[in-house]
Amino acid sequence: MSATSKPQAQYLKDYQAPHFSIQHIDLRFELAPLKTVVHSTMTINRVDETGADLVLDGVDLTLISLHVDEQEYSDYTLEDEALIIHNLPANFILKIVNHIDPQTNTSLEGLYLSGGAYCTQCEAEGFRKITYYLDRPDVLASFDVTIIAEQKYTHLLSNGNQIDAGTLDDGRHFVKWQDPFKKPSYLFALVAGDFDVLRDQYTTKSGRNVELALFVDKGNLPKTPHAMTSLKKSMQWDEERFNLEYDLDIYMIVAVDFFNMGAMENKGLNIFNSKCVLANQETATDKDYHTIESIVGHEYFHNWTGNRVTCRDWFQLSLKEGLTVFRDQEFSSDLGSRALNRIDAVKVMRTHQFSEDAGPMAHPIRPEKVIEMNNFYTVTVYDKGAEVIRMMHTILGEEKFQQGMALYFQRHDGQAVTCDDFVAAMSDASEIDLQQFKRWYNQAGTPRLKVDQYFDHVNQTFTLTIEQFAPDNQPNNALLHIPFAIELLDPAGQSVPLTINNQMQDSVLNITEKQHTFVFENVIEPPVAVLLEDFSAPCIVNQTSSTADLLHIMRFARSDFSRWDAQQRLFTNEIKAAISSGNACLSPDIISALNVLITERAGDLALIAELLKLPSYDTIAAEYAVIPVDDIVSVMNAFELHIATDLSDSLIACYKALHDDGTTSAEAVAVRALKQVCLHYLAKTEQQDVNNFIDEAVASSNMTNVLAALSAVVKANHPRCDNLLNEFDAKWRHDVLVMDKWFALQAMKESATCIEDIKQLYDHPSFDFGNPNRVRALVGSFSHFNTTQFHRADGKGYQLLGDLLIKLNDINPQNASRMLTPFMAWKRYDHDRSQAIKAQLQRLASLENLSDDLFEKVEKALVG
Ligand code: B3K
Ligand code: ZN
Repeated sequence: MSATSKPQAQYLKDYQAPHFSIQHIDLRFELAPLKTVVHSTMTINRVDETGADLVLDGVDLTLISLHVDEQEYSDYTLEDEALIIHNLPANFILKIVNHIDPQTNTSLEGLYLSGGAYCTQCEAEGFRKITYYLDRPDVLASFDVTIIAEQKYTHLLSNGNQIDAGTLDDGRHFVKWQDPFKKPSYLFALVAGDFDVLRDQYTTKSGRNVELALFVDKGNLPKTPHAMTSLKKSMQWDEERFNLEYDLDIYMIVAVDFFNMGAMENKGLNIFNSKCVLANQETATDKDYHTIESIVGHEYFHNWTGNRVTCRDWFQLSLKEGLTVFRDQEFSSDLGSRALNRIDAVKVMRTHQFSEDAGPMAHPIRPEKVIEMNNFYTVTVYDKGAEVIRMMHTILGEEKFQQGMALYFQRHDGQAVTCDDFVAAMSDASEIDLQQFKRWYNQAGTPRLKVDQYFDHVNQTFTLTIEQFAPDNQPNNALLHIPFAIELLDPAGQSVPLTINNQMQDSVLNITEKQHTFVFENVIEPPVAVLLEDFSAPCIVNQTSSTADLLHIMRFARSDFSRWDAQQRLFTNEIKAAISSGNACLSPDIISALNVLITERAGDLALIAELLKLPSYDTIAAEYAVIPVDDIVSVMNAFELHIATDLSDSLIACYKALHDDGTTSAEAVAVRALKQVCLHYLAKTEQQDVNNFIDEAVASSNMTNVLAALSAVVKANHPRCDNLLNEFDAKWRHDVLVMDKWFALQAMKESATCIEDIKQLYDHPSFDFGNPNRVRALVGSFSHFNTTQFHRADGKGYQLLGDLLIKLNDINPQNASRMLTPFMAWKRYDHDRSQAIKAQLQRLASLENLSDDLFEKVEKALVG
């Protein structure tokens, strides 16, 4: 923001259809680092009778010439971020030539240089940094793109199919691309570089051959097979589960090192952050493998949910993101463990989304007011958005949900639509009324549910009373339609059939009123109720379950997710009790339940690994209005030590009994996950065997094992920590993605010198403030996971982040804004800490050149 102008907000209620449509755009790029010439020729029509000026978006562009119907045209006004052209006819050809400067573009938005390669990022509003355009998602045009560059850029890529290529007289070469599908500007992409290529092909179920190509930096081919396999699995899964086929002759993925997020679904030419593509067993963990598969799937699934049917305006972002996250979650669950994927998704909701929804950035999944759109690619729009789709899936069932999807595509293929259009298709196809359900789209905050239970011995009935409450920060929210799934367990752990008025009931109860009472019949003995089974709605359930009930659920619930959920509740209750009593002692019943898990190892080992983990700091913090930082940390440390000490023999026996065959099979991944948890605890003990385990793990050629050992020694503050980290640095300095793991480990050291160490690491040859991966690995890990050092009483942790944000404000405002998030909850800390964070926010607020990205969040944090 400039000192004089306050950034302007946009409101959903002010949406107006564009006055012009752009039928076609022909783009010609002459690439050069400091001065790229962009020639744009657009076929434009008026679509109303208002006689309005044509207002094109443009940011950081140098206008060279403007022609209307081949005539030089001067009836325009050039503003800071707009080109306003007056007195235009009904139909015309507009030719614009402008210059841009990719080399100094460090925002990683528009056209920029990543390493030696040119690449683009246009979503949400980056196309306006390339040329003057109606840069909004409801303007759909066909694109022809010619790229001219020096020969050293061996690959010149854009959307669609290649239709021409050749060499110019001056020695440069060119390639021309044509995208047969009309698209909004945010899906435009261009890449030029010298890459290695992994090529493959896929035959769709209707027999079309699709060429697949994965472009990576030279030398990285050995790290590409997993992403390619993931792509083919995604294509097949979308055909089988959603009946959706790919529609172009070629699908390209390019991996680049400098990228603000995970990846981007540009039509036919996805651009990926290299960390979401490159993997082999030596350099990537099992978790990295899973993330890559899910992001490759996510971007592929956007081809239908996002590209073929896109958003009318950016307020509708969840139309494509919530739906596509739901689809990628289902993909991962169909291919892998449904329970583990559900656990991962719910962790994101409870740790990040609930806190966003309770804080100053709270917004509905369809926001109503936005200053900087990039600030709304949030866990709310994405993950709560996916939960909203999941609830519709729960209410409709798979068959009707798929009928709704089919109707949605039948009605809207090739259009830019709203979330209402999506819900209408679901409702019309299923004949289920979703009017009340739609409130999930415009109400922020996490609803609370109060559940009362009563068992009547005489009548053998069990009564559940469920009452819904608006979130504390959104007291005026209207009643929601909440699908509330339950299971009743008898004392032997068997599921009790649900009967009301002699009718068998579905396990999903529809809560639509303020309060509902359900009387279940033929319940012979007092049951234990599993509430909100599988997290059937993004709500907080207030319940006072006894330790015995939770242990019962943990043993017997049919849903593995709910077993884990009960275990988390058990730990949370114990931690809270220890904080209030000052006596950090875990109940013997829990210790023995953990012991049974470790010694019996019944069922999925990866699930057992999850059951053994304490909840995250954020999960516990969410339980408090004012977060008792020091107490949480000290009780959690004490509990971990207690588990490690009491169960060390079992942990050692378990570790020794587990055999890792070194493959990527689900079984091997599960073995490594369980070994990792064992080692995490054992590193806190003085057991003799631990050194051998560490030696064995760090010598492994499997990064999951290596990192398991390193993270265990870092978190245990083990005497071997520094030596092991130094050896790792020496071994991996040539590989920036592996070094990110090392930066993250450095940032998580609880040592008092951590902050000074981080400042020194800014000078490490692998570190680069301009690369979001590096910044997040080092400072993001510090602010999110190093609770004791980030929240130091002397405020130095906050100062470190504040200094970084000031620097990033100039380099990359989008990344700065993302990194700011830990400051948003400042009011939830004790007086000294909250004042210290506030002071950092005020420092930012006083910056003369504060970006819109930071302005929006800082203002919300400070002013509300
Ligand atoms: N649609 C992109 C995200 C764009 C973010 C812009 N700041 C990736 C995705 O969600 O698939
Ligand atoms: Zn997406």
